[in-house]
Amino acid sequence: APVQTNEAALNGNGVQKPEPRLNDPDTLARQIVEKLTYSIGKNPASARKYDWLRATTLAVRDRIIDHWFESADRFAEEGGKRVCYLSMEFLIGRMLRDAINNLGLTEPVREALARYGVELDMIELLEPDAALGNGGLGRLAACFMESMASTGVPGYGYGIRYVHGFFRQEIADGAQVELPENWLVHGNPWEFERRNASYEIGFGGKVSMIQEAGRPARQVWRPAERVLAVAYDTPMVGWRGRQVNTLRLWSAQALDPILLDAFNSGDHIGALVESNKAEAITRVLYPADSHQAGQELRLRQEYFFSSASLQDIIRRHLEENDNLSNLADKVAIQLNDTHPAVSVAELMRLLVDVHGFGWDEAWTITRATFSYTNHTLLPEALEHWPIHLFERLLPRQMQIIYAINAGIIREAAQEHGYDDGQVAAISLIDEGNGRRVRMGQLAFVGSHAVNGVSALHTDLMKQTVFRDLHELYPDRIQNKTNGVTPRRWLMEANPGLTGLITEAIGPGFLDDIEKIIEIDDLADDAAFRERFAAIKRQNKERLANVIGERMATSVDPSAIFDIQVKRIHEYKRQFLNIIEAIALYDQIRSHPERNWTPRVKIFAGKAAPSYVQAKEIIHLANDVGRVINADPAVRDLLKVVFIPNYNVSLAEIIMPAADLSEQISTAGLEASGTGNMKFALNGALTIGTLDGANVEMLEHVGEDNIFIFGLTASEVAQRRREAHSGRSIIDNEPMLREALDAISSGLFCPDSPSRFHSLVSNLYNNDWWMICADFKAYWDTQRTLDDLYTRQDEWQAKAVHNTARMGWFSSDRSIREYARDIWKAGPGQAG
Ligand code: T68
Repeated sequence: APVQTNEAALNGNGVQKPEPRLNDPDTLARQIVEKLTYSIGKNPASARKYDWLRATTLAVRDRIIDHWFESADRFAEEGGKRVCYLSMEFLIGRMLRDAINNLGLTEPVREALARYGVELDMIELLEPDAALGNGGLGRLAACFMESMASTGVPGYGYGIRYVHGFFRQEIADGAQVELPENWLVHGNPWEFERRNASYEIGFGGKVSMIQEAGRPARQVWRPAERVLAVAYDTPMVGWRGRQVNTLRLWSAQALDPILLDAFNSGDHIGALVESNKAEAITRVLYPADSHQAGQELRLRQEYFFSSASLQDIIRRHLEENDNLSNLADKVAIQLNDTHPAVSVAELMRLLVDVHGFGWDEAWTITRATFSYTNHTLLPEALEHWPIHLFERLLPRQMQIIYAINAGIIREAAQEHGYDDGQVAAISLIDEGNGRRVRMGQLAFVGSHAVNGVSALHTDLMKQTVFRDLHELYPDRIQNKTNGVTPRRWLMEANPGLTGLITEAIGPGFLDDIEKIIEIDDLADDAAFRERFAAIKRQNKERLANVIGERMATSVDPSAIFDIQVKRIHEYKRQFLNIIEAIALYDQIRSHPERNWTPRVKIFAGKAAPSYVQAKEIIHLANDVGRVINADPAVRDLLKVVFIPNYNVSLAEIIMPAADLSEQISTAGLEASGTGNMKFALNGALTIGTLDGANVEMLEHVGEDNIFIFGLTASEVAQRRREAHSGRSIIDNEPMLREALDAISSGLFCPDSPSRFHSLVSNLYNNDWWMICADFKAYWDTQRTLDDLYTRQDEWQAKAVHNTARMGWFSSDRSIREYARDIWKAGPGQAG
């Protein structure tokens, strides 16, 4: 049966649509108190801060709903093509500030609350982050959701409603401790449970061929287990509230929450076994980025949300169309990495087994519908599932994968004369170490477009992971360089800078961020530079206060704020940064008479709980900070701080406060980076390698305004082929040697002197991440920056150029490119 549409719910049978909400402070104040009274059961006198947050959220939410229904009705009327963004992760952060900013309600809400003596800025801080992601990949999905709504693309996000998001990090005695995150404890006022949008998801069981009279034989899957996927919708508000899209997250529930037989026979615990097992699927986010989590539960999560999303897409399509043959004209499905790649097999199953399509037509529809984004080339991060596990959990999908594979191999052998070696390279099945399904290959062959996330990364994709498939399908890979939303990362995070730019060039850049280039000439205007610098100073003071409060460390806002915040990973080379800090510490102590430029090195980021080396790097940063910060010999010339629990909210404070942004990955390994863009947009200078989107940032900001050092991607590949090791470099580089000796001596960890021995010996033996190879170039570039910082005019001019020239790195631009080149959907597209 068709679901009730919004239209029918509101004005069917003569029921009037509610009056649209007014946005003046009087009305807002009245309605916030109404929510407080009738939805929360408090009066202004007894309300606590949290009640005010909830009441304000509910009053704002009413306004979003008006726009939400308008958007839904408009899409239904236009009958255009929809975009479904399937992602295992959406790293959204807080939603209130973003929503009221995009609705233009920031000042009226502030004023309304002030009437009751409540500060908007204070209650905003009480909202928990929606931390349903690990890092760049999840945050990109969140920026894309916001940009789809802002650029008028009818976008639907599909993902998982994890009960526990990304873990909370504490530092105890210098080491990372992981604590469970619990964002839903106080309820979630942004979401709407949709019991009518729920689907059965099967696992395990058997496949059998059935032959019914008058019909062709077909395969029927009889799963051994079934769970229910229930939808929760969150509105995603675009700039100026013009469009509100939907993020639909799935929650797992047992079909039979209580097994009555067991319950009635007195087994009250046993009666809950099913529901515990079902709910486990959406209980927690896997905290490993850039590393495959090989557990069965992870594969269950992937299939669970893929199948639920596809069933939902098909149901909506059939409500509006006669059949599924025109699916690809009406929906584009983007696979965010390979986590939803099983969707390729699942859509084939739904088309062939459930909706009666022939194989070839189903395959044409499938390929025309899907496209796939790759986010990494690291071999340890590429997903591949053991065949026996896949077969046991998803027997029909496994058969389908074999059939897809047979088709591809036939094509390669017959039409292109592939030999056995070439066939093995493109096969969906890795016959090497235990037979495995290669999810990247599956996503590739099941899509009409495959993209990388920066120009360099896309080139390397063609040369490495997908070299053979690229040869077979040379038109399939394209580039879509990442971007970040300027609403959250400039307007909301940096209202001071936004105000200054608005004063200088008017508000046009708010609607079209590329107009921010109009401040470029003001880099030569001393008065403008001074105001630009004063805002940076205020943002640094705000961060210094956070550091003072959370860590009882005082840092001087007039020092260079040199910041590296991101997931902790060997390839991102936080270790290189720490070694440079130790070498600098050494030099300051040996040459106290020199004119050192004061520096605060700031780190933040989480390590995957099972990633030993990454946790050692966190420990080292903390140990080094403890020693340096307490040493009177360095005075205020150098501080090293590690801020615990990096998340989106903390990033919003950090990005505007940086002088220097560290983007120092081993070249060829960071697919794009997006923190690099947030920093530069907020006027930080970048020290970085020619990696990921740094390469394109160099092209946009110009070589005078970015500080590039180190080996290139091809030089790194060359050295790795030559089995490069660090020993000879260390022997010839006293500063590096002394820094490593200091670590090995236990200077920073007298309680446990051998703590970092394996970190250091890896450098001597192999230097896989080119830390030794790049040390000298990094050190020299840092000293150039020290010197530049003493010439504030020059530094600030470069900072202005960075902000002015970063408009292209908006996720609005990324989304317009996807819409035009891949999805053929959204404004100005035929669809
Ligand atoms: C990041 N990848 C890339 N992965 O590392 C980064 N992985 O260069 C890029 O800018 C960003 O994606 C956006 O394209 C990730 O963040 C993960 O978080 C991840 C999570 C689970 C499994 C594997």
